[in-house]
Amino acid sequence: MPTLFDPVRVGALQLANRVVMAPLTRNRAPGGVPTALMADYYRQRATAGLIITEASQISGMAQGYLDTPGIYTQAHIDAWRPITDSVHAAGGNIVIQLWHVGRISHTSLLPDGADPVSSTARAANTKTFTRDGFVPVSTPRALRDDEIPTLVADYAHAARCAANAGFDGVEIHAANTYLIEQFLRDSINDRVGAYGGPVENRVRLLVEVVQAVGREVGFERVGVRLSPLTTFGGSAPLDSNPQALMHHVISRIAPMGLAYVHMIEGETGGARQPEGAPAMDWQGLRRAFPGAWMVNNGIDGERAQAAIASGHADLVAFGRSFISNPDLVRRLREHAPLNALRADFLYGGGAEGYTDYPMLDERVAG
Ligand code: 8OZ
Repeated sequence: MPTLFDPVRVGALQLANRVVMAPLTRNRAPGGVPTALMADYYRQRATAGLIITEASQISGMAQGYLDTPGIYTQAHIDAWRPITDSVHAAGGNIVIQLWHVGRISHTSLLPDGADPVSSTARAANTKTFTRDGFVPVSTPRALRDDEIPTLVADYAHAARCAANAGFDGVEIHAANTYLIEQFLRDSINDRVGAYGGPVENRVRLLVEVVQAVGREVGFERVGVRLSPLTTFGGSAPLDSNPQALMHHVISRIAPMGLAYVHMIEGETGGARQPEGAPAMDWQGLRRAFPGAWMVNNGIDGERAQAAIASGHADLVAFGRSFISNPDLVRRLREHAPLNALRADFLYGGGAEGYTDYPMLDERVAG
């Protein structure tokens, strides 16, 4: 029976264990450029079998919150390089999450004050964080079909930048109601034409992005993150048939030889079986995908071990517990107590609540 602490092959990557650091937005990259403090933070967590970085915008138009990192300029590449080097020096693996927020943005964050772009011209009923604090997101402009090739090329360019920065691979963010999911869900996508209407069309953007990114860095270095049951408090209604949508997504990407699928089981950061959401046949989806299967959402050590032992998943991603426990792998292995999360320091700021969480043998830093 495999355990959480056994090595595993994931596409082109050889991981020391099945404990993954989930992608976690921390808003500590002023102007989009990663810092030395971020290198400390990721190096501290390098005993994870795999680190997935915080979501990182693939272009100027892809940004939706203040001070999230980018991965599309030489300055971004140069600033990420010490981070990948320090994780590798500590024996870890690190992939970067490629992100386009679509309509979850604000004109003040976008080049020349542009309107956000999406599958739709309808605004999301939510807020984002700007220089002026939390503000309602701006009303988007619907992308024209003839703009999609440039968008797909932006993903490929970002993937190339990631490879040049020393990342072991990339995760395509197709979850949490950002741009790709704005195309996937029939509750958001109100287009006609090649990218709207039937599920075959709504999946088209994701398929084109995966193909372009895979061609750039190798399909065996690409993962895809999905979140069929996430509504963010009702601001992003579910697809009318999440199971069928996911089945279609998986059946399209299954033949591509990808490293992994990363499935958020439930409401991101919330209930594993949200009220009103359909019961998903997760294993049915998993059986349709030949690569590694990663699960995430409120999973503790015990549940994670059970998921690996029973074959429910090959990898388990931990979010909040990895923020507050840089040595999470050791703590899980030794059934040691976990540091509590200091939620006030999640988004923005400096070392406090970021790189000052103590390891098991340390006294509280500071
Ligand atoms: C928290 C705050 C801002 C963005 C996601 C990238 O939900 C995010 C995110 C999370 O995927």
